[in-house]
Amino acid sequence: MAEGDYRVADISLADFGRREIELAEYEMPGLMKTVEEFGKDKPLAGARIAGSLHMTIQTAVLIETLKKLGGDIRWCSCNIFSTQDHAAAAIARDGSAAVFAWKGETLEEYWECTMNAITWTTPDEGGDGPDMIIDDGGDMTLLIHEGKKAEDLFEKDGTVPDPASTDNAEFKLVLTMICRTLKTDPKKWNKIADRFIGVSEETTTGVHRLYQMQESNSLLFRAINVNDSVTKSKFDNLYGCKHSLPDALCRATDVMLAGKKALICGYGDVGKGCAFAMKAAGCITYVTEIDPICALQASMEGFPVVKFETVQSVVDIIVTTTGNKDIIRVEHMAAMKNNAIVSNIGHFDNEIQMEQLEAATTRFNIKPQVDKYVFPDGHGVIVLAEGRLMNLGCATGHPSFVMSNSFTNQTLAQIELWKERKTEKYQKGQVYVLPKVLDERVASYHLGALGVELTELTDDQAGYISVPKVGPFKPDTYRY
Ligand code: NAD
Ligand code: 3DD
Repeated sequence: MAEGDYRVADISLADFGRREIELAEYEMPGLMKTVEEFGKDKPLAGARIAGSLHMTIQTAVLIETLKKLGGDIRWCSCNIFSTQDHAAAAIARDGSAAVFAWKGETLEEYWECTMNAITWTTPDEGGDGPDMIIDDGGDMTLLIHEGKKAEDLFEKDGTVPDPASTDNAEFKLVLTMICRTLKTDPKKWNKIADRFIGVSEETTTGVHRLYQMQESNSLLFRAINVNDSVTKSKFDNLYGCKHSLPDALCRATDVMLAGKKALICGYGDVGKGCAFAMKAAGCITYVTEIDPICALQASMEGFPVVKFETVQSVVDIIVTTTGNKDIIRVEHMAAMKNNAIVSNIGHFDNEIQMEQLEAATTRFNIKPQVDKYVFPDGHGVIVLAEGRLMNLGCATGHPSFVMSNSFTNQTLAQIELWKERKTEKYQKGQVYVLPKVLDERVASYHLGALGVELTELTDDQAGYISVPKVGPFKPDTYRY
């Protein structure tokens, strides 16, 4: 393991990573145009930015975009299996960021990487923490909030967090780390909270956690919800998963898709992309849903909407996409066909009851991130990436072009937060979405690469539909 102000799997992979980063830049016009437009002004100069987001080749281009805009960057991944080691190696060797990430981290190593990414080695007048973070799922946001909570309680009555107070393996690790910082720097997290400008959150589940904190008045800082930029969730979540789901299924199992029965749990943005992909591959594709509107959408697209139990014994491939928990329970898996492929593409690993499955079966490893869990009766299910998001665990996630949309939104969000850090535009404790004019700008950055010819409104037409000739072209209530 290479050491230094970074920790990666194999620094000798840096040349390979650099070559793929150069290919990716060509496919990420939004980030390239953002550097063209803002690079000379260095709008992120002076900003310490920590990121907790899958350390892939595409994320490497995001990191180097933020650095070209003046940012001082530290990074970790937001998933133990999603790092592409050659991407991390290139970022580390070329000094683009202090990166702490490798594919196959243990949970303990994951949280240590997060701690390293959020802790500068050269404290300034504000301490050793970041000014802003880019989060994907909310783990870095959680760490700051739990750390400050523990410090305040310790100062109030000497209470120290008790890792034994939770059964959640990850939260035990978080509390254990905070117990350590209480000894080494009992004001670490308060200093971060004091200096902190805000977070830009990448994904649906992370945004859900932010709104929960906003509602309970416990959100310490400003937040921009990047996920609900139209050019993020209606592209990354939908078309990204449409591309990377079959990619991961094929890399992991090489199973013949055509003719098989697929079940997609959830028909939101991710579920839609997944269902479209399975249908396109020739699968008989079923959907489960709780929401009558999404269920109606699925039906109108020709997908039978069923209860899990109705098809559990006949489906060949199951994909959870709900952002919810306990979608596939151990009794479902016990009733499945032998060698049914069970997978999750949602952010966290609680969509499939992995602990219960492990307790009820014997695990046989097929290859990294592909395991067969065999029940006492001899039949078994093939689970991908130990129930973690399989498109990044078993493949390389979404391609560069669609991630360029997401990450251009991230870059614009970071610029906004830093530019407005001394104004009242964004209030602490509140979650915001970028304005439509920026959303439309992100889309426009990507049209040239696809040979799009955009029609221009005449003045008369603009007046007739009551929109500015140059946009925004839709009201905020418009659903794309
Ligand atoms: P979404 O809210 O648009 O869709 C989730 C859908 O699941 C909703 O329609 C909801 O009604 C449905 N649902 C909830 N509980 C259910 C249940 N018990 N049974 C059936 N359906 C249920 O969210 P999204 O944007 O599609 O994201 C889904 C998840 O995927 C989130 O965790 C998100 O963070 C993650 N995500 C992953 C990737 C990736 O590359 N792996 C990319 C984007 C988002
Ligand atoms: N995600 C999918 N593919 C990715 C890639 N190639 N690099 C980085 C992150 C990637 C996850 C995103 O879709 C994230 O925006 C999410 O989970 O919503």
